[in-house]
Amino acid sequence: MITVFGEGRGFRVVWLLEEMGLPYRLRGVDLLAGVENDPEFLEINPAGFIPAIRDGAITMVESVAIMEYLLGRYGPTSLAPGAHDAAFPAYQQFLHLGEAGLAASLYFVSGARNIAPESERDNWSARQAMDVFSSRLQLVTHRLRFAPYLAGDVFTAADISVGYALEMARKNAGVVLGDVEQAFMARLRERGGYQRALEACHATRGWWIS
Ligand SMILES: N[C@@H](CCC(=O)N[C@@H](CS)C(=O)NCC(=O)O)C(=O)O
Repeated sequence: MITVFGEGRGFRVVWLLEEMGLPYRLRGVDLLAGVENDPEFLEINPAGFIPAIRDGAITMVESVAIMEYLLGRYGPTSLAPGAHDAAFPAYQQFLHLGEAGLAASLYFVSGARNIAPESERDNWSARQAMDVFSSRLQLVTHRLRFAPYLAGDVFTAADISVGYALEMARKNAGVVLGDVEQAFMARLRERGGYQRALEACHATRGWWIS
């Protein structure tokens, strides 16, 4: 049984597990309560960030790397086009852009906006992070003008990676998504896998739906 530690970007992992029909257990990690009070989790990830997984003797962090692990170990699946598939380059690019180009920047925008003291909310780094996010988002918008999903005609894990970042943008950073992104998100939210993941991730559901 695979254990997923923590929501946040762990939503990506749970969503993928639901799409793949793999059994898992979600073990909450309360970052706000202080991860130093959770020694069991610190044994899994001494750096104290989420998500992490445990699969037998294997422990991993980094949501996109975890997704690649699950797809590789428990695939093959249409959620990850093979290296010789025409969809592979776009798949690979957007799978990583979802974190490296979008969510990683948004994380600092969200921190400044929701957690920082009032006087530091609109600081230079937060504005730079928002600019980086907005520039990378143009690639997503451009792609979705020509294809329903980021790798092309078929839903893949790249859509999970970017879809999570767009939910984060909307809810944590007050980004108003354009028509193309909104239509994309509507397609994703219709999926049984997305709905089951949201059902399992209570904290995420409370945050996104509020
Ligand atoms: N690139 C990492 C980012 C992980 C990350 O920043 N997680 C946040 C919550 S979603 C966290 O644990 N923040 C607390 C910290 O970094 O100490 C991933 O994709 O898993």
